[in-house]
Amino acid sequence: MKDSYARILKGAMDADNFAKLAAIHNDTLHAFIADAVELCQPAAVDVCTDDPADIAAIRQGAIENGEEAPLALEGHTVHFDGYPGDQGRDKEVTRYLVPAEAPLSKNLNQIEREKGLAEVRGFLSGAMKGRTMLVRFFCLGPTRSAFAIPCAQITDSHYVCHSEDLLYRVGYEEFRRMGNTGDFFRFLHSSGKLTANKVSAEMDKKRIYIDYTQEVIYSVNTQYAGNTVGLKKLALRLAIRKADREGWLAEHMFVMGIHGPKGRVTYFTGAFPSACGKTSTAMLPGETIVGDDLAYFRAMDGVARTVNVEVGIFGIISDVNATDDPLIYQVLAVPGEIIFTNVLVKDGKPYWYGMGEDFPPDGLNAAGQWHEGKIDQFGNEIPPANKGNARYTLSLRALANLDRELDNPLGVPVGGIIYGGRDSDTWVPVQQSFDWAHGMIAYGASLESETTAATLGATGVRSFNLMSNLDFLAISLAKYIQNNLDFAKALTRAPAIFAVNYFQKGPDGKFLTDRLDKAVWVKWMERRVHGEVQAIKAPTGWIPTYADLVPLFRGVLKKGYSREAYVQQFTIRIPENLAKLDRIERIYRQDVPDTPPIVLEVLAAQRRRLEALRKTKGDYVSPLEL
Ligand code: SPV
Ligand code: MN
Repeated sequence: MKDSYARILKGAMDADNFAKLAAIHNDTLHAFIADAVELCQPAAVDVCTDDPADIAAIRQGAIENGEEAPLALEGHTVHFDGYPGDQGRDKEVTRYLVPAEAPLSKNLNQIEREKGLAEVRGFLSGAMKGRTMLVRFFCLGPTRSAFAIPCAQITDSHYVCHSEDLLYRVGYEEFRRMGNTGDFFRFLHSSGKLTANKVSAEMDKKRIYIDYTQEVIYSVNTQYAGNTVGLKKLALRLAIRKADREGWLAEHMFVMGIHGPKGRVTYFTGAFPSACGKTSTAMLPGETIVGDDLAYFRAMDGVARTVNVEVGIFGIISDVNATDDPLIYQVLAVPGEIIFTNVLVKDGKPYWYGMGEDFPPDGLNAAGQWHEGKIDQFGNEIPPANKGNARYTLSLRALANLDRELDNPLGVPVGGIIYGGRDSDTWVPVQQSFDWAHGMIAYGASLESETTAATLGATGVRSFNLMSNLDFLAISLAKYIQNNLDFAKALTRAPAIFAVNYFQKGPDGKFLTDRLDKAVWVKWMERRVHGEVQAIKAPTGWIPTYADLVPLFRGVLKKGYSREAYVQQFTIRIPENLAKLDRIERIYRQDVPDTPPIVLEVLAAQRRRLEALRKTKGDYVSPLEL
């Protein structure tokens, strides 16, 4: 270790902790920690290795310092984030630090680097006085793999670390192997001043600033995991830039094994904006989960291969119940290491919306002691739990349906890619694109969803979210789309691309499909990849035949499937599809400089197909008439 760093680090921690840092031979790492120590001025520094004893101490620390409280079931804890100001990802104060001479594309939230650094470092200055600084090492993707990205996290939050222990692979040994070479990501977080309830107090000073020139991210005055757990959505932004430089893809996608006939497993990835059924799909009974949130893709010997960046789930708990999400519910109902966040707690039991039980009349929640009708400081009634963004954090290793390829350093081959939105009136429940470019553009780059509570701001508004990755783009939209289009060039056989929509409604406003019907759609997609089911050519893509769906409904869900249901669900709604094209084309024409011309061409071709069909068959065309 260089003398200048050794002097600072030795002075800030005991000999044991110093030895753990000295055993990693990396100047950039030492410089990062020394700088953080000088800036944040912690009372002590704890360096954690991959040793289970170090990890257990973190778990214990979160309870001792009050960031988590034990619940009745063994291993369960609850954590609260500040109410109402810290209940979701905060896009407003998440900014890229850009060098004055090289601004980013104008739709990215950015601030001049020197100015932003001064601001966020100002808030971090002395932020850990009287507290322990935790230094952690993790790895994005499997260790000893071409996909792997080592990460160093510094934080004063045991909750953040505990979450990371559940969500990521340990990385201390990876750092030791790496030595002084190689790229890695760095995250510096402080919860800032805390209230008596141990939640961040100074919401006006919340900042999440991304210094991509150094691959360092600063986060302060927040605890919500989407803003603080460096390896999750903060790292995704750096990964998108790294993937852009190196020719791979960093996606906001689940990875799952869909089980076909005769023991065949076909791997699928899926991009769904928050609260659109992503985790529910990855956790479907009968299938196996590799991951539910983040995937890296690489072309290897002509094959698209993918890994789960994570090893845990930070999932939305609302509407998780024994009927709709049996596998998740089962795990949540038994002892095991789980952090519940922003639920209501009464007598050591967590309650959430849509769990299938009534809320008790009082209890503890993110706003403190709660009772029915309680009003917050702004005069608004406080809900018992966060409606759309109360969550659970657990390790995938606790799941019986975990896929055995989770840690394969080569990842899994991708058979299909699914794009799913929350759309009441436009898309059919499942369809397959005509080819890679059509799927990437008419499905992925046209993805829309009604907004939900996973981000702060209004809910229920239809918003554009290409590949469900819009919030994390750290390069221009045009470049990102081009990278997705180009990815297939290195493949001998590109994965099939599908679109799903679980939220289609009929004229009476009721959902047209049941929550578990997705179990059938995935089986259909798996068979399509292998050419084992037919499809009908609609203007928007290939749709299933009635004859193929009937046995799938019977086999998978043990239920009948009427011709009327099929016709209702798979009727092509031409006016709504055209209106969607209007919205999407407007975005690409007006808001995206340098849109690749093929984007508008593919959308125009889809419009022509829809209009041609309308001329002969009218506005709403039954699949039986195609
Ligand atoms: C999402 O909102 O997409 C999540 C949760 O996966 S967060 O950590 O907030 O990003
Ligand atoms: Mn996500």
